[in-house]
Amino acid sequence: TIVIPAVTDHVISREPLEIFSQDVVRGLTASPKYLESKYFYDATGDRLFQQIMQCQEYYLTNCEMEIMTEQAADIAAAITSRIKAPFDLIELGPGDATKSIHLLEQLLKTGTDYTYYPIDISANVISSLEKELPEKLPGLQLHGLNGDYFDMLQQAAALSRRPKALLLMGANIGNFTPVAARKFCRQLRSCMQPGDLLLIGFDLKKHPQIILNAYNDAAGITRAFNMNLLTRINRELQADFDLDAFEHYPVYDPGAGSCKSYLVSLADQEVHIGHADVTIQFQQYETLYMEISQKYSLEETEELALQTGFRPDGCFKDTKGWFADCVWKA
Ligand code: AVJ
Repeated sequence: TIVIPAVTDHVISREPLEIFSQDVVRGLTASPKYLESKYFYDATGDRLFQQIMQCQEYYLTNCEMEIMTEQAADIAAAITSRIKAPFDLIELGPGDATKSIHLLEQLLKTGTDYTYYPIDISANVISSLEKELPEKLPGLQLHGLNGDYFDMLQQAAALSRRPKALLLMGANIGNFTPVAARKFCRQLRSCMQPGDLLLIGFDLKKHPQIILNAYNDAAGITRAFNMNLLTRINRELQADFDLDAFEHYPVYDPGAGSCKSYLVSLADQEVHIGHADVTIQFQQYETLYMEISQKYSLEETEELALQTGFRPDGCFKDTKGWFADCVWKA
């Protein structure tokens, strides 16, 4: 791994607890109250998200896995026909790379000269990939980058002047509101050269009940995933959230395409955050907004591309038509 200190490193990595505390207090003192879903992913949150991906109701993972296994050759060809090897394949938030590995393998099989740069904020993710991927894919050229997406994209640009294909899979773009997604895509575009590619995953609009069920599984895993952030705040910030006094309440607005998860306070109550020495009042039925998972139509994905400086250039869908990995050209 090359660990390059980011410009903001002295803020982000010296006192991550302070940043967490400030973000939590900012959200809980806002009106309406909110927490940032990026904080779901502590060790327990990572494990719960793995379990969500196994849930029968959570169709997203299976759909995208089908795309990556069944259409790996077409996706590889889409890349190699649009950019010239040798190139850099940069994945933002690779997880365990179980989906992208099919593309990596296909590119190796066809003798394509490329270097794989997984970028993740979690040092754990990067070190596991560096350990496991070369065993699974002999001959893979791999360069892990541990840090913020945009800081690491700058580093990747500094390391090589090769053309780039970026991967943003797993519908991670869904955790942005449409406005924030535009800002994020413009920022991505500013890190790319004309002709570079982005392969970006979107969860598509479908029957509203199917979407709602994916965020309200019968086994209660998604409920536990949301509640775990309160547990994390209790533990790391010495707070006293009473989990039984909150109810997990996801809603899906089929007009807006937004699935939002709330925790609803079941009583008038106070929560003390020891670390910040702040007391938060909740009224009965007051909402705490936890997460957005935005759904798109294919037309909306194309609009997003055009609004942010990309040219939409084809899509790979699963057989149900529930998920799309789209090719955008910078
Ligand atoms: C990781 C953002 C794709 O929004 O579907 C799953 C996270 N939250 N269940 C999503 C999540 C609740 C997931 N993404």
